[in-house]
Amino acid sequence: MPAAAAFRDSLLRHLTYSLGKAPENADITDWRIALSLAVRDRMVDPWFASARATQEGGHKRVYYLSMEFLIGRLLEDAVVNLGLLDVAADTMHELGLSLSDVLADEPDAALGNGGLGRLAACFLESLSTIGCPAVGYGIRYEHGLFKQSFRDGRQIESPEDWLQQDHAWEFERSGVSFDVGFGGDVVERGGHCVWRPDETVIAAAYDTPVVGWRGNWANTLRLWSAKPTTIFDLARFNRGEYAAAAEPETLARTITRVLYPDDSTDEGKRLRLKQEFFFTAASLRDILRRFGSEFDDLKQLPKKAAIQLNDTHPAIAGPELVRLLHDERGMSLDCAIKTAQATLNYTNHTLLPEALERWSEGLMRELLPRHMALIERIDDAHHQAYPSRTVSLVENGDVKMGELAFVMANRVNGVSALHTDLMKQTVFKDLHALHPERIVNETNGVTPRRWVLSANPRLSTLLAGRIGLGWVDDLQQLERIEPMVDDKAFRDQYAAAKRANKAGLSDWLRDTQDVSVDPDAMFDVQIKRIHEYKRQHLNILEAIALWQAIHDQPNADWTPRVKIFGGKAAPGYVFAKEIIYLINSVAKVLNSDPVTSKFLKVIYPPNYNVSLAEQLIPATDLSEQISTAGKEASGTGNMKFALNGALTVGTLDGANVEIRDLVGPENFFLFGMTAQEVVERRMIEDHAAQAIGADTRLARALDAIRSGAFSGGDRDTFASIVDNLSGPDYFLVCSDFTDYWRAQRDVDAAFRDRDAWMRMAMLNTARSGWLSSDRTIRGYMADIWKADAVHT
Ligand code: GPU
Repeated sequence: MPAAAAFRDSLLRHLTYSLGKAPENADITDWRIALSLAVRDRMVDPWFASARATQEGGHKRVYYLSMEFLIGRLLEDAVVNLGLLDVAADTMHELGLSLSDVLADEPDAALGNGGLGRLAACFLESLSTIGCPAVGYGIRYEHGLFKQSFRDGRQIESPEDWLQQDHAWEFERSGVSFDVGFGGDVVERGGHCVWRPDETVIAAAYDTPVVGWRGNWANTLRLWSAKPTTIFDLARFNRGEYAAAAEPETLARTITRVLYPDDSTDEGKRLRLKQEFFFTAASLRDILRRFGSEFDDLKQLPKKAAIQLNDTHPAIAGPELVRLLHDERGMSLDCAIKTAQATLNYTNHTLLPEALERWSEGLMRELLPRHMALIERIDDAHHQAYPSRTVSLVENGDVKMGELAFVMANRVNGVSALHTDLMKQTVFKDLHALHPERIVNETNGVTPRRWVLSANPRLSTLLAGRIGLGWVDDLQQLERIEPMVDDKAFRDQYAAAKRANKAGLSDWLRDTQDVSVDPDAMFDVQIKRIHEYKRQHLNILEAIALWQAIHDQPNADWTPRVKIFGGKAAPGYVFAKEIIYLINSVAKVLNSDPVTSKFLKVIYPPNYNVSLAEQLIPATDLSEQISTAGKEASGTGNMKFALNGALTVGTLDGANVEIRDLVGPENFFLFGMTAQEVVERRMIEDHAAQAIGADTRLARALDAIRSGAFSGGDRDTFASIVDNLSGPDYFLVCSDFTDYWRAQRDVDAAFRDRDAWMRMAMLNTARSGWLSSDRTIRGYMADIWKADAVHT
């Protein structure tokens, strides 16, 4: 049978025999699931082959432990990597459906908040593309990140329900489960400690294969779901106490019920600690089981397993691995600590103090009594080996998880050059002095398969015509288009691809957001979680000042701009929610202003997620990366934009620094204070007042907000924002405003020379190949994991 016919046959079989649907009764979701199953079938052989090659060769495996995997939709990734795009499109067409409609029917799996979770997803795909044996371990949240809507401009949250429809990608592994305990006490038996938990839940495994480019290799994403050890209380049920009878089940399942919606803030919630221990403990048991099935001597664990802790969320892995090795397998405490240290590594993703996890000793002792005792032993051992007055794992009654992760790690890494330097100078200064070899840098990256090839088919086709497809897994090859930037025909084609992406976005905005925008206007985009340090309020202040300037000179030759915002605020983050309300309120006034709206519009589509990012980024001219210097650990959206030919207006923060070095300072709009200047500026007590006094545009923009221009005349509505900005202004919005305005006017001027702009955009694409997550993963493999790619 020809390949296309075989694929169609497989799809129809799945529709009929897996879903039990007749073609005439199938809706788009049925077709989508049948297609996913047919595609999934093609992943299984490479998946098995990868597992066999790893086992037979006795190769080292990488274990990536992460509370979040922001995977988004999976069907297109799988289709593209397996080389099935044309076959799938033709098949769907023959069946009277469009592949793009079917792809769009897939729920966007949001098992993560933002950059940290998306990074984990890009890493899994790169690990498979490279052929590095790996397992991603996380939580199978029943509900991912909440859905965002706006009511009268304010954020409303509602539960997300990605599992409502069948999740076609996973295999439930009923044979793989572990008991995970909480609470109870510790007793001594025969000279060693035994933890006797008083609560136990079952961690049940669900596997999703993750296939790499060209389908040569597939790794596993193993997510744990919590199940009760007893289904229900029959005695109570028989007494008619139905709700009470179901209680054990409800309590157990609560652990994996929902993703905590806080990005870069530590809420210190008891259930969160249970989630962290739950998935970490199950993963470690699974890792030791797999090791034990292949090798005998546990001291060899570091040779065969490298465990990466994605931030401190799984940092309890330190004491838990020591407990498993020492208490349960009889290794000496000293050896257990050393073995764990040689196996574990820790990635830090933020220096923000409010995000550094601390758990109270009381809570730890209650939920994890043996671990608390082991943390004290680890602390003592560290003190013995490295006498220091300043380093301690417990402080003011809290266990500091960053310090614990550091002490238990072989390598500790930051996620951009600047961030890694700041780690050494600030949060981990003392530990760095004791362990000067431990901290390394691994600048983040993004997968080009999703973020260029799939998200931007027009650009990809253009690149393929000129340099083939080698860039897809060797992104440095984008350099080969650099000599073509002065080729007029190529530049026009590049410009046409961008224009078509913008036209597509304009249509979508018209259809879904009820606004009309000119595709020739500059598309200026800021998409990320809403946070004061990311400074969406700096962006909206500039919009207000621009609106006022246009009013002053309505006949001047303004460069038309569409400012697009996207992002969610943590439900408990009141100030971030005020910023959302301000943006929406400003949008309402500006978009209906007959004088200015042809030059300036503000649009904020709700419920920003991975799929919306895939749509917005290829249609962007200007990427807003405007965090207060020193606060954004890396950023990864910034990389996606640069690759897709958006120019950046940005500060010297996180990976912006490296992006600017790569693309060249003349192709990047820099503004603002450096991290060092930020620290100095904060020492000036009235820095905000000084900045406002020195810039009438800034003063006028703040006055407009204060006087009620965006709140129907009410002066109180946005008082919290104005008071903050004119008072403490910790994130230095006012102090950076003047230079931001200057940079934005430079952007305006540059955009008017379309040819020169496109040249700069093309240079951004040509020079951004280093930003591939394949490069990042190769760095981890060489510097941290000492793991090799395996070829099947
Ligand atoms: N980040 Br901590 C998150 O997305 N969530 C978190 O809880 C923490 C960090 C981000 C950083 O803010 C961002 O700068 C970085 O690019 C990303 O992690 C991946 O390293």
